[in-house]
Amino acid sequence: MPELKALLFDVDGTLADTERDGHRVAFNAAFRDAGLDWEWSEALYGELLSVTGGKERIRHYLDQYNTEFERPDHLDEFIAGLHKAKTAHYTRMLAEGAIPMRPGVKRLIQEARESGLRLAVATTTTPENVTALLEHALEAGSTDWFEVIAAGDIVPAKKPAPDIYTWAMDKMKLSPQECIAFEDSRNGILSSHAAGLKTIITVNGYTAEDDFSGAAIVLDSFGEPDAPFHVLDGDAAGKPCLDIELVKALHSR
Ligand code: XBP
Ligand code: MG
Repeated sequence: MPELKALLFDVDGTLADTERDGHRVAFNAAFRDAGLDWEWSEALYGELLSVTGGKERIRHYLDQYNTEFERPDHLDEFIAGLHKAKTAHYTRMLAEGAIPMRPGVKRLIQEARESGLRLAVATTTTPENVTALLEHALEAGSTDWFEVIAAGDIVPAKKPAPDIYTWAMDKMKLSPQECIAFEDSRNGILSSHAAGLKTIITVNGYTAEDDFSGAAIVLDSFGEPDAPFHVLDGDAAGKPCLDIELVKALHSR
């Protein structure tokens, strides 16, 4: 196995718990603004997460859960308008500090930078959302720590397709064997595995029951030295939390 050169991070659910109290709330606010009586509950949103991408998720909702809705003539534009309003709500919420990074994320990213590892993001969410999260929840200016931010509509086929990871590695001129991915969901690991990447999983409330077959390890969080992670599947070599030494060990196994 070649030496590990780069860490490729998913965003939603992996870096921060954004879905239930972030994206979902922003979708509902955009629906209200548009005079729609749609309300995505926590439970319904868990089902809607089977489809990645906000615009794709709204369409899926209309196709499967709200077939009675009288669709406007220009449905694509209508959905794009709702989604734009949703992004404005979501980025404002992040600027207000509504969503912190998950435990251990800042520590691991700092350690990766100190070890000279290259960093990138591979996500289906909108690019503005990534910047807003990094700048407000990681550190002002931290967007520049990431060599590539592969996000949103940059590739037409979103996760579970491998395209977003492949796009990021092409930009970095790296092979999958030189990288490792961090994911939180079934669609995420399907995407990273299809791109040929070893993958470390941290689950969250919506994804704890997902099938993570083939993951390098499945954790409940990256953990901190004084607040250890729980290992759900795999071997953490006795470590209390995910550090670069463990990431490198998992990569070389
Ligand atoms: C993230 C998503 C995104 C967000 C919403 O999945 O599915 O759709 O929920 O983002 P992953 P947008 O973590 O696997 O990348 O509304 O900006 O699309
Ligand atoms: Mg995710």
